[in-house]
Amino acid sequence: MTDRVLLREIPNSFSQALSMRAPSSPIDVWVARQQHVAYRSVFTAAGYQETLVPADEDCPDCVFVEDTAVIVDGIALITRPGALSRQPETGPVGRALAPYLDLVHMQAPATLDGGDVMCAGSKIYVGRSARTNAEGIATLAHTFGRDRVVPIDLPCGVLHLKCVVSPLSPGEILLADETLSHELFAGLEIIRAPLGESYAANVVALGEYVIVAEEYPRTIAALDAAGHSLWPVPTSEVCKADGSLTCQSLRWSY
Ligand code: CIR
Repeated sequence: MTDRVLLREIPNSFSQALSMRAPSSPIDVWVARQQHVAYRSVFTAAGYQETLVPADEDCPDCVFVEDTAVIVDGIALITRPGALSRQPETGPVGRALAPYLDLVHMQAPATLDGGDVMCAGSKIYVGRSARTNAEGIATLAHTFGRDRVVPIDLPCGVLHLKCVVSPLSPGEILLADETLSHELFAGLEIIRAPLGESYAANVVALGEYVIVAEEYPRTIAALDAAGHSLWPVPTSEVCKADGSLTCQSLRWSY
């Protein structure tokens, strides 16, 4: 079994990436690249084979590859991202995935960002958001099975489902306090990211290790108490572009 990760380099235009509100200081692209190297190194250490897609200066947000595809059971659903400026990102990612996975291409008027999709337990949870519409959710259900897909309405101001909840070990999730009802995730064990640290609810679980934003000590303590081995990484620059940890990679095994 081979574990593979797809990542994409950061363009100089990353300083112009989309964000819901102006960051407190401008994005420092040099620092962002250092932080991206730190993130990439975790996958190398965990034994992942890497596919690195070159940056595209015309796509300031292209580092956020998660939004361009949903990978389940050997199938990659190539999305139509909800932000028009991000739709050209899917071509190079699809071409890089094609040697490893069967591709399905989402069609207009469907839109969906991969950040709205979380696989946990036997379910595929999907956020109804400003980026993911009803047709996008219908395509997801048609591709991966209607019975597995659970739509969730997101609270106002939340960009993507995985901004507030992410998978840990099988059957276990990390959920930001006071965001979504625990009842939505019946049957799953819930670790809580405390109020004031909702950003840290987005982690990448890689088997033995959990990649976590290093700036959030109370979430780190909660994950540590739950028995996880943690790999903290810096996130200051992706955070300024409304990005976090899952959004910087696509992962699959074959
Ligand atoms: C955007 O607004 O689309 C990007 N600036 C951030 C995307 C982050 N993606 C994710 O969390 N899956």
